[in-house]
Amino acid sequence: MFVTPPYHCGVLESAGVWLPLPFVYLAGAVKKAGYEAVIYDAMSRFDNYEDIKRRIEAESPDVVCSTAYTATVVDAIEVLQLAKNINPQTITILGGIHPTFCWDEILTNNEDAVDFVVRGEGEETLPELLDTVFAKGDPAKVAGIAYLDDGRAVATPQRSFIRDLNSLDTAWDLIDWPMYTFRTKDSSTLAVTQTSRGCTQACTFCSQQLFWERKWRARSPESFIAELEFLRDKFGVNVAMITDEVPTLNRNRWERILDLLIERKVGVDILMETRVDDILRDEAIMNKYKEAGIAHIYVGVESGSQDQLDRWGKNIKVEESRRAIELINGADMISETAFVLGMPEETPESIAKTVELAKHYSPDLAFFLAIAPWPYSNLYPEVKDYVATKDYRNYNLVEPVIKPVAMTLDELSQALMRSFRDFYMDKLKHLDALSPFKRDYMVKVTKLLAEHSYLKEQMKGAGESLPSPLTSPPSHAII
Ligand code: B12
Repeated sequence: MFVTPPYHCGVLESAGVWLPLPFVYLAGAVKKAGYEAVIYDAMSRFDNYEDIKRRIEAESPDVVCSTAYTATVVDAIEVLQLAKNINPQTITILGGIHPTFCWDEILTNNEDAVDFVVRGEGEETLPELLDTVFAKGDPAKVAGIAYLDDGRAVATPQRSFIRDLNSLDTAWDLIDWPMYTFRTKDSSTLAVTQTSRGCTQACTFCSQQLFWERKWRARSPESFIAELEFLRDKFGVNVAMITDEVPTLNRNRWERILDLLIERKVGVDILMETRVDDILRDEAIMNKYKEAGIAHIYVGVESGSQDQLDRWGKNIKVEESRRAIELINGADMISETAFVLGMPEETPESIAKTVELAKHYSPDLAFFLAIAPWPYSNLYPEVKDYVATKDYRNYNLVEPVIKPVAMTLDELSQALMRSFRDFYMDKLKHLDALSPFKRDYMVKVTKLLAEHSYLKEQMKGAGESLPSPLTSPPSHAII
């Protein structure tokens, strides 16, 4: 039984209901190996621990698996603890980014809750681990896991990456499709998909290049398009988020995907993220993006200060970000970006400057995020003396975790809220200049943000409000 942690921080969930892709792949892998699987998306259902308890009791699974990044790890462990409380014989397994790096801390502090941590990609490791456990074999022989051996956390050698991503099995049939919608599109069915894995960059605040060891592997364009058509025909999918860190990395492959989307009239709206430099590279084919159905692109701008970008190892130039947003806007696609604020040297003045810059760049959607120092990131040693809380639930890019020297955490929170308000106030003034497609989208998104997101509550607390009808963060990329 695969269970998502019931964690919420009110950002992306205001824009849509997102299915758990890791479980589609993992359930596909264990089913292929002969096991039965159930996916229970407690997060998207907004179920509480009572609901989760009832559902686990009803399924009575032999094995409960959960997944975690840093913000969700506390709840993921809580789910596994609950499964153990219901039946101590249940085998519990945790995977995902955070456990991949913090397995020692997790196993040592939660010996009653977590039997095994799977490190890295799970499709080969999980079936092998299950086979070993049920055959009462030696887990030390399974590459890519960690567990307690005589009370001491031990890790087995790392597993190499899966060679052929086209060969992976998927369990799309286990998804409860009617739940998953993208709220800015009427009658939508939203899929979460993947065309490649990895990132070759070295941004110090990010976890993804560490997780994928700066390597990048991709599915063939044909396999991705066939999957999209299958999801459309079988489950009525008409919006799909591409979860890839950089789907565009290989220009030929990406253009082939766009060509196939156009030739085959796939007709699915696509939400994606990519790098600023790839957008600049693709200037000549921006219209192809639009024609292929790319509706919404998030680009990671992160900062308007070249010094800061260089310190983070971001490998782009400030002026390039502005141009990339201009190109996305020029092709009538929704442009979105985020500015990462709250480093130790942040001041109210530097935040105000960033907001002015954001207005100047003019993305349709901008997010002003509080930097979260993942404890395993390359950035961590540099900022660790400024870390104000070790409660991982706050590591969600919304709540400040680092305390700037010249600001309190409250002041930083309020400054972030003011940034949103100022940016969207300005947007509102220029709504008439947008195309009908964008205007409609922006009105819906703004309404979602104002009514459903964390911004609503936080702004109320700070005596602020979002200008209506302004909006929400749609794709996930977003962060
Ligand atoms: C889709 C997505 C979401 C969806 C999640 C839907 C869901 N239930 O899965 C939504 C929109 C809800 C979401 C929300 C958030 N997200 Co998010 N999200 C992503 C995104 C884009 C893709 C994740 C994905 O599906 N990848 C594809 C799968 C196949 O890969 P995978 O998850 O790594 O899984 C593989 C392995 O890790 C392993 N594995 C994973 N779990 C398990 C479990 C077991 C048992 C095993 C054996 C193996 C295993 O095997 C899998 C297959 O190989 C990533 C960025 C990215 N490119 O990965 C960010 C990302 C995971 N999100 C992130 C963040 C910060 C958040 C939020 C906290 C942020 C926010 N402010 O909104 C929220 C919190 C959730 C909430 N409810 O409020 C960060 C996490 C950073 C970190 N290191 O902690 C990421 C990495 C974005 C980033 N670049 O920083 N997110």
